[in-house]
Amino acid sequence: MSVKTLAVPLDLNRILSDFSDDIQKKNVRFLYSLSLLPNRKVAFHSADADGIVSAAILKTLKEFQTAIYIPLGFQELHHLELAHFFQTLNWCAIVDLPPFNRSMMNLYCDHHQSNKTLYKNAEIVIFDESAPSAAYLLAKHYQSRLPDSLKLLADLTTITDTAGFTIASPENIPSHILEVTRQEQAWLLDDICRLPETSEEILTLVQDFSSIQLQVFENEFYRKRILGLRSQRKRSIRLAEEFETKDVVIIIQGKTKFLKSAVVRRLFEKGVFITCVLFPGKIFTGISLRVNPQIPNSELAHYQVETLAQEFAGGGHPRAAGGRGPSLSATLTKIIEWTQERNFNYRVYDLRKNQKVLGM
Ligand SMILES: [Mn+2]
Repeated sequence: MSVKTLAVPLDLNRILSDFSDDIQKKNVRFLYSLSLLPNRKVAFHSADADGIVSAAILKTLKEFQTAIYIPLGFQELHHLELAHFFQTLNWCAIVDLPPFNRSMMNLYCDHHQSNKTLYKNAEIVIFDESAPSAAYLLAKHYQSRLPDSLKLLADLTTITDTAGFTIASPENIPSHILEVTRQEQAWLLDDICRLPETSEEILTLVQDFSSIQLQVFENEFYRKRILGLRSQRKRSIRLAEEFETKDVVIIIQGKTKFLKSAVVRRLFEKGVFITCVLFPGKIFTGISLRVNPQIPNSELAHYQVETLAQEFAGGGHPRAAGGRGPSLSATLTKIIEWTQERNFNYRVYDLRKNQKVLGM
């Protein structure tokens, strides 16, 4: 069988060894198998509501209906060989991601400042770095061809993609999304887009949004999982409540999963400067670093977590960075050294040992 789209050969097994977590490995395998299909492809940002709604919008348009949709994120696009492989595929559209395609495609749509100066090789380029979301830009461009329900979802991404929540996460689910306020609707959208754990599940959600649109929120399968996520969020906030306020709080993940974003947000409210969440794996230790948004830019140099991430072959932004360390103990030693050099006090919470602190 000849595979026309495969321009660079890829040693998949060797690449898989770079991913420590089993779900990540499964995703890379799945994305690779999608890449081998002969149809043209649409790439979209896998990590949030904006990418997912953008993909659903394209899927309702006739010209993008038969494309193969490929959800991509930081993990895949920051892997050198994998990124190189993806560059050479036969793309017809890329949304909410950098314009990484080599050959000419039909559509590029994005709103990230960091992609502003990059060359965009597409017939239709919709780019506005001041736009709140990519889905917003797509809905505006294709407004006469989209159903109102998809326009509503696109409008909600202007809240989810800009941290524009003014209310806390609701605990219950309304029977119909149209019954509640725009803020509550945005939480529903944000939560449903956090449910998928695999690339396959992301594609199912894109398919559901484009075919049954708002009825997705009436579906029992999704409703149960949103409720589960909301109670997990509540437990995560309670967990953060039990942590002492130190300059740096280091959390080692155990078996019981918690919502990192909820724990981090609560710790910042309590006055923690830096959070560091460690994910111990068989070979590597995943590292996620965040700086309290209340620290002004003028003082940021002292807190810059990017410099710490760089010691672990990682990177990111001054306030949000990540990397991959060796063993847990070696990683932890290095992080504590960095903390002490800056005269921060710190506390390590090892959730592998103390599961009950989660209040489960
Ligand atoms: Mn976006």
